[in-house]
Amino acid sequence: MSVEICEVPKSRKIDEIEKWFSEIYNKRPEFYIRVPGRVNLIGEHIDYCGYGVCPMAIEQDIFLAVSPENSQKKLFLHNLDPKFESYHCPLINDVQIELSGTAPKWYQYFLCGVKGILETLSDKEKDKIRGLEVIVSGTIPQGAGLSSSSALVSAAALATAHALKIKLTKEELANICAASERYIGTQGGGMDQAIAFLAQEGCAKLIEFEPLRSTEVRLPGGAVFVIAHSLSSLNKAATGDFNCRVVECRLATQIIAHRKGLDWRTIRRFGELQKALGITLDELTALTKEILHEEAYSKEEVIKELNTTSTELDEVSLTPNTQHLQSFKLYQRALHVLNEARRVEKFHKACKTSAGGEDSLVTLGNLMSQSHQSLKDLYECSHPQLDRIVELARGVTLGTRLTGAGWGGCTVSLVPPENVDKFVDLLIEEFYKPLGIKEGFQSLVFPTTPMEGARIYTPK
Ligand code: NG1
Ligand code: MG
Repeated sequence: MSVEICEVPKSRKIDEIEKWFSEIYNKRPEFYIRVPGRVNLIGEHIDYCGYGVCPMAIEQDIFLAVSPENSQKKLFLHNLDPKFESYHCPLINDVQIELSGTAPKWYQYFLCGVKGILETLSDKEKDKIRGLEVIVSGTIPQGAGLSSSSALVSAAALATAHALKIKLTKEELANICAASERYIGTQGGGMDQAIAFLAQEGCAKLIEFEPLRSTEVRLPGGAVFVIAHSLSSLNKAATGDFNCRVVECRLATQIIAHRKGLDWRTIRRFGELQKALGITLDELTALTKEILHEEAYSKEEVIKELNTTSTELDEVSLTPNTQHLQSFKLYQRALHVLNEARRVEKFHKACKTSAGGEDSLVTLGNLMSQSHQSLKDLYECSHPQLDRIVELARGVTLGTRLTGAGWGGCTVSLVPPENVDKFVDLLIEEFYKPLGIKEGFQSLVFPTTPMEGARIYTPK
């Protein structure tokens, strides 16, 4: 199925964007693109290991106003947030994404999406390419684990595909965007781009990979998901932390594969290893505990285990920003991934079998709490401010965990409806005010419901 094309809804936000568009480009936009952010309910740091995850789209979004531009064959980008500089570049065969080694520029995420679509064109089709004039506006907090980056990449790809009249299904778009966001330097797994396109109003989704597919997850009634910002944020592309975890999972997988007589060079994810060995998740967990040791592995030891050289290891398994690492915690990372994959299965099952009963809500909450504990202790991607929210949430929520990549960003809590106000007030008084925040609490802690995925809006 391709992305739905709808009539432009009446809203003040759209009037405002249209006004800016006329002022800047001296014409009216030809179409609009909306791509939502997401909150991941459970299944953290396992998409890039090939395991299923359970996110839902949120109300906050990236919104584009777009018009094709034929005279200069250029891409013009203007962001309504004044802290983001305007940008333009030629749009001929390809676009260049030159990373400087520090945090990427905002428009480089846009370029990832454009590049992903241009790469689908054969040489013969390249003369289809036209320029684009774009206004970008966004309400997803950045670096907060709510997927502002993938919403921007996905919106850019959808705008480019629509302007160039390239027909793609939602799944194809999601796969293209997952691959092209890696041009920014992080080795993400594809959950964010998948939910951006495949989200459905009113339900979360079980997203599974290879092949990419999604299943509705109806959440039991009688519970509300509340997002809370920890006031710490991280640009994943600016540090090596995220890729370090991806690589630790890869090395753990490859060492087990090698010990089991498989070609480690061709196996990169736990999901692939499990398939190749033809065993269950529990059996793979037992095998992991048997083969890996708890002390961190030195690079030398990994090289020895795999019977390889430093050069080959760098090429096959590491990324440019992880080649300098000398120590890898393989046992802990692996156990998090395999246990978290089990928790996703249990979460999905509890949603399927629940008739809205309280028991299943307790189960879901417990799974979320366990997920946080594991991200904190085994995966070491939490942050003291995230842990503080989790601490405060105990007793008022059924379960609270960090959501998204971590190291800062947001938490998501499962809250009984009668406790929502109490929880919000508690965080305002005990968390935000002591940190010096005096206003704007509604954008820091808020309930959320599952929203629809990406849409194209065209005027009648
Ligand atoms: P966020 O939290 O949006 O940076 C990242 C990855 C996901 C997934 C989560 C952790 C990208 C684009 N996204 O998301 O694929 O691995 O971390 O579960 O890299
Ligand atoms: Mg992101």
